[in-house]
Amino acid sequence: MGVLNVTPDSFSDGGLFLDPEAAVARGLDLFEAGADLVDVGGESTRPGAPAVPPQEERRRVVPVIRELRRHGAGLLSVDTTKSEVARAALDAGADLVNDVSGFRFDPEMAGLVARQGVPAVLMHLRGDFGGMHREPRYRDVMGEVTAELRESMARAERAGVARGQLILDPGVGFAKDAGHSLAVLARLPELQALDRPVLVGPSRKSFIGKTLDLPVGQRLMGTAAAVAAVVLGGAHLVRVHDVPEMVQVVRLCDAILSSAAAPDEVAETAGIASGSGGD
Ligand code: PMM
Repeated sequence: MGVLNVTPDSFSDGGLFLDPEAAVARGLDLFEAGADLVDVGGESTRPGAPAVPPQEERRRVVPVIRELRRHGAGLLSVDTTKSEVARAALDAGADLVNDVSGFRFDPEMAGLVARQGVPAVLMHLRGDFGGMHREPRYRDVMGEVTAELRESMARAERAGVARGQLILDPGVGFAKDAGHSLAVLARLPELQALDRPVLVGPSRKSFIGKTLDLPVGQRLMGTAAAVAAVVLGGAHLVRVHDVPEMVQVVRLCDAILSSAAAPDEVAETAGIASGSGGD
């Protein structure tokens, strides 16, 4: 999943794609580089970002989604917590909804997803955008994330969403400090207990910066390590800014995972010559 933030203030790419033409060109580039889907967002979730009214968020994302759809782009998701924005994005051609609040912020969101029958990402987040970065506390971070995602799934199902529509995301960096985010990555396989596809979004985030002491522009290798860890830990989707590089990471991890099941077959399909020259 490639990230396309149509915002002035996202933490790593804010302002780069606020112009609709630049955003559409970026979206097409992400597909060209190997993204299977592109996530279009119009509101930054970074600490201290101002709330964006729904009409402004719609104004940012809808023309970009419509235009990408007109160009025959691949799957498009809309990154929003507001049902009004999600509805307009789906009307404009989006295929799925990515709600970082796990259907908690807008009581209409679950019903909309149920009626439209589209897939939806439920992400784990505690509190609201304003408060979530203040001293998050957990006794057992992965146990609590798993339990709270289970509650989000139950909320969705009560509103008529089929379990098969849901994709789960532990919410790296959302109401989690660096230690919590690292623990979530380490214990990702535990999410398989919920029996749904898993999405993880570690790209360029501050847990990488804190661990490696690097600014946001120098987190490519840290992102690659995190992407490798989560794919090997069972993630089905990764949400990333650096698509060409991460496609390589994901393909290699997939080859490693498949080789455990059928080593010779994988080598053949990947065109890997038999014998080892040690290179
Ligand atoms: N992270 C951000 C925004 N949306 N959605 C999901 N499902 N998972 C994430 O981890 C996630 C998200 C924040 O990153 P950005 O500001 O670079 O888009």
